[in-house]
Amino acid sequence: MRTVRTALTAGVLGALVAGGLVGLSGTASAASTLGAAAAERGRYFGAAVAANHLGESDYVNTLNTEFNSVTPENEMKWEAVEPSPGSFSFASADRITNHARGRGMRIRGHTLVWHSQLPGWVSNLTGSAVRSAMVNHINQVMGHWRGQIHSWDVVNEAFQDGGSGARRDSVFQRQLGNGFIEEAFRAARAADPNAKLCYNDYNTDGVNAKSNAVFAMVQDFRNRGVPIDCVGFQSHFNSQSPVPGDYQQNLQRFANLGVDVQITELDIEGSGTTQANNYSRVVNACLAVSRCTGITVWGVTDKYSWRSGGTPLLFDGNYTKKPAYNAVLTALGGTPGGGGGGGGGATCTVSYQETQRWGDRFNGQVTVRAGGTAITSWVTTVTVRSPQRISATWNGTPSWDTSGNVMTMRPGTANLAAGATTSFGFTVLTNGNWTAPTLGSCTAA
Ligand code: G2I
Repeated sequence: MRTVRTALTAGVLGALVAGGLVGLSGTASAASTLGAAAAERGRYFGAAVAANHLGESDYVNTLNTEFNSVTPENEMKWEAVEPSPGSFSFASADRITNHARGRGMRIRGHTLVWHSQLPGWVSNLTGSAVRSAMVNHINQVMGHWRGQIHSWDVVNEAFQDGGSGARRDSVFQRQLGNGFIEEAFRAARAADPNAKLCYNDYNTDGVNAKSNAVFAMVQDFRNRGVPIDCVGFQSHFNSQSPVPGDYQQNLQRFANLGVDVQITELDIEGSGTTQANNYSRVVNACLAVSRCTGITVWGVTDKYSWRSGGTPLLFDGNYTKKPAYNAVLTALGGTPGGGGGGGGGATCTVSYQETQRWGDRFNGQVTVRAGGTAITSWVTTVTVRSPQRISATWNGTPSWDTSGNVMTMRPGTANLAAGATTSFGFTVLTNGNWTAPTLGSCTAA
């Protein structure tokens, strides 16, 4: 078992924590969450999130504790954000992006141009009206979240299944021809120059006719300077569609074209050791490819999975960690059990929630959770953005840095059993800035 990380790793970790990227336990031992362990390997670990579950505390706690990237599962799709021409509704996706930003989580955008979950009005367009609608959609949707999305699935599932490697039929393909993908990527680059632009598909995870066709397209885009930065491999696996033997090799050949690769919708049906071993293979393949920048699982808990009958995720319906969870964490170099690597040291994690809002202020609540062993004290920080000011606190003893922006919070008394939680609260006077506070790491004794 690993005990103490190298100074370099500790430095990188410190920078990530200071930047609010990851919520970590406060010891110098091996990471005990998926996000923290992935961050130590220079990668993100995300989950698909549905806005309508954000009121469920176990869902939110699992999300906040374990993941450092989110993908809205349905909320950014065309039918959700532009149900009628030129009329955009971002509220439900915003619930997810605001949650993520408040926690320093990264956000994947899914998806701009797709034949499915496409409103009827788009399917009925003809000729250049399809182009106008597509470009306007890309501009408006990417513009709404400009600067906030690390990677966008610009085009999703544009190739047919089966042996032909042909394009899939869609209104875009029929009306605009093969060039529609290139047009979408060019529009996307202009709409948010900082986002990585991905092509995303399924059954392209191994070397086969479909992935060969995508490979040829990406190679052609790279040769001609069409903007593309990444390829997403959905990675929905089950007994009919197992993890391919050449998974890593396939990721690597795309990476060799000069694009990042990402595992974007991972789920693997099954249970127990078999499922765990399959998850390990996927994580190890990503870690072996330096341009594999992150992994997203397609949901937090089995009970809300699109394939819930196949129990394909890392947490069961009660949010209990499955063997697959331990396999993923171990493959990432973390230590299952939450106890750290140094002989069961005390650890804690923190999560943030806004609890109330008025015209000029909001209340925030931080939940402190003990790790795998009982703790007798903890300390964490809350940073607000000037000109915000914290005007009141409760259930803790605060102290302040000289800027007044960083509040260090300690408990009056703290005896928390392993896994138990407590919380403290505070009021933020916004002075016009509604940015959510950033949490530092939690250190326990
Ligand atoms: O099908 C799995 C995924 C394949 N790759 C693209 C992903 O976008 C896709 O996600 C799934 C969602 O996980 C499902 O939640 O996409 C499905 C639709 O193509 C989503 O299912 C739909 C249901 O079919 C609708 O009845 C429902 O109204 O979810 C909708 C929103 O809950």
